[in-house]
Amino acid sequence: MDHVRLSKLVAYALRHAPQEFGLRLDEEGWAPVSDLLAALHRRGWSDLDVRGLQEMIRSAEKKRFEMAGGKIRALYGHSRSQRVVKEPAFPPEILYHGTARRFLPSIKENGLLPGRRQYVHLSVDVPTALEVGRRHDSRPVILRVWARRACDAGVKFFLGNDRIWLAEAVPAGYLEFP
Ligand code: HQG
Repeated sequence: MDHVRLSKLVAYALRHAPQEFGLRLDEEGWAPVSDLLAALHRRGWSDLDVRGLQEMIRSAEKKRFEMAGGKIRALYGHSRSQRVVKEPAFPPEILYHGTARRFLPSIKENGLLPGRRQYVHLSVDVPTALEVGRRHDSRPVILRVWARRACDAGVKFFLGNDRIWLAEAVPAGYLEFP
């Protein structure tokens, strides 16, 4: 089974276009596994079952999805339109954000903005931030984010997975540029 291809399709369904897959996400982003499987069967994944989905989630290098009680959801990455409600959490003092050199002037001026996603994505360490940043630039820039201070000032933070935090827009005053 091509786990990467399946993961991309499931991410697309659960983060960006549930309606295209006949899915209704609840307010925390959960969809019934049976509905997702039915949609995937219609798209050519006819042999896929719950175990196959579990295997795809488990074998991935990043923890993108979780399954519980017959439901599945994406942990982060959602587009703006399908707002998912998350429980605010208390972040560590410092988080990191890997980005492209070309975005720096705008980030310096406007801070970190969610763009087409619902939240800004922050990393717990530099290696993770580098990996995220390399998706945009071969020589990414790592920003230090004074997360605890921003949180104290009212910016809301949320848990993504073990390496990724989510946040509302982070003003430039809480960012440290190299
Ligand atoms: C940048 C992947 C200009 C921001 C990753 C980033 C992550 C600004 C880009 C997850 C800006 C958005 C998310 C501003 C922010 N002006 N540019 N004011 N504020 N930006 O892909 O954080 O593999 O939407 O720096 O690993 O790169 O899909 O977000 O470069 O965890 O599971 O706008 O997606 O995970 O890019 O990545 P993205 P991201 P998956």
